[in-house]
Amino acid sequence: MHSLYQNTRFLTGATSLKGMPEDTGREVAFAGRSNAGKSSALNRICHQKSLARTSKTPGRTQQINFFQVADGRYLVDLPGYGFARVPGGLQREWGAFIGRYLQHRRSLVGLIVLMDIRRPLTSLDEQLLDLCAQACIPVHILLTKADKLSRSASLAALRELKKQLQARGYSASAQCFSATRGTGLEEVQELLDRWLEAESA
Ligand SMILES: Nc1nc2c(ncn2[C@@H]2O[C@H](COP(=O)(O)OP(=O)(O)OP(=O)(O)O)[C@@H](O)[C@H]2O)c(=O)[nH]1
Ligand SMILES: [Mg+2]
Repeated sequence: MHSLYQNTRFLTGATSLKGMPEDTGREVAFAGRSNAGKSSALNRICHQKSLARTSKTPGRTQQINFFQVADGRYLVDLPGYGFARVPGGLQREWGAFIGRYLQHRRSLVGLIVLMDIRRPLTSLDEQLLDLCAQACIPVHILLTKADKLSRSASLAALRELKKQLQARGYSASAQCFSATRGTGLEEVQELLDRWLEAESA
């Protein structure tokens, strides 16, 4: 049993860089399109039902929520992108904010980017990957809601994503994930252990 994340607790919510907790320790942030399953993934990883609020209404997570895994170890739930009416480009504010966060947050050791397995690597996702590359932040992609596809279709989607990442010069790693079934849970937890330099209990 991988219990390191079980005691994770909500620390604070911020709406700006200034409102964030002190920039010390190590943190991993979860980003992705609105409704991609960021909050659900966090809850599953932490073995808690309602640590992060999930919703059928896109755009539920409006603030940057910090969760403390252990002393100086944090997981961060970022607001989703792609639900506002603003056409083209990352919504300007979100893009400007995330750009600053990626560039300046010293505690940030890696980004988990979530994409619905049925609709991966949209142009907004690519803009996020570009920002991460510019800021030299490592990226791991979760193809979420893998329970919506058969196992073979999921693996085919993962292969196709990896091919596209390589063709476009992105160095991100990727895996399938399902918050409902727990598919891929250990794989992402092991990666988080490494990024956070945390010891599993
Ligand atoms: N079938 C299935 N549904 C999922 C999974 N993960 C999330 N969902 C559903 O997808 C919807 C959105 O999930 P959230 O976790 O709230 O998504 P989010 O990315 O945090 O959304 P925002 O906070 O609005 O950006 C909810 O209805 C979830 O129940 C999954 O692994 N499988
Ligand atoms: Mg959310």
